[in-house]
Amino acid sequence: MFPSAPVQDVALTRIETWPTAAPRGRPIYIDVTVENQGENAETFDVIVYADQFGTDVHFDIGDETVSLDIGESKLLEFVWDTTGVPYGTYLITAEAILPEDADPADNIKRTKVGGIYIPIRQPHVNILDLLAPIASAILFLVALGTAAVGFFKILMSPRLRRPWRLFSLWACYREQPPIHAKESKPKSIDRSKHPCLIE
Ligand SMILES: [Ca+2]
Repeated sequence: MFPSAPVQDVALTRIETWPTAAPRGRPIYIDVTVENQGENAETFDVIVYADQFGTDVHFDIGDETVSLDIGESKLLEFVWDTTGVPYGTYLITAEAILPEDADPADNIKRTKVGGIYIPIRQPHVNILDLLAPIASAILFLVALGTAAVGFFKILMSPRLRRPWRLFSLWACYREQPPIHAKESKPKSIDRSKHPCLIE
């Protein structure tokens, strides 16, 4: 009876990306753990690639040849440079290439990268650049307030002619009681002191 050949079986036991979503141009780090679960020391390739969901956009991220003794495991580190990568969600796949593998189902492991999105750049704000618009806004508000107070004073002035005089009379009643010409001697009335005089 011939002795049976040793079982060949390698496996990917873990795949993890960091970050799980990134602005385009930022590298995405991919950790893959491989393990030799067979009865033979193995040397094989591990490849990692990315596929965009819903399209045929494909990127080869990297490949590495790894040698493992029986029962040995190893952490492999890959980096995906996302410069120029189209925006979208991607599926990251790691695959151990061992055609003789007795259990090929565990030779592939996948994870989703939530998205490659438009980088958000923090606006560069120079406080000195803000001083001029802030000063202009303050001056504008002061001028507007001064004009409003002046206009209000004009409307409240008892010396206004018709038709605005009604407004001024209202102001006069608040300040002093009106003097009627019939109640006083016309010549004795100083109109400059009694602008609210009703004829
Ligand atoms: Ca396997």
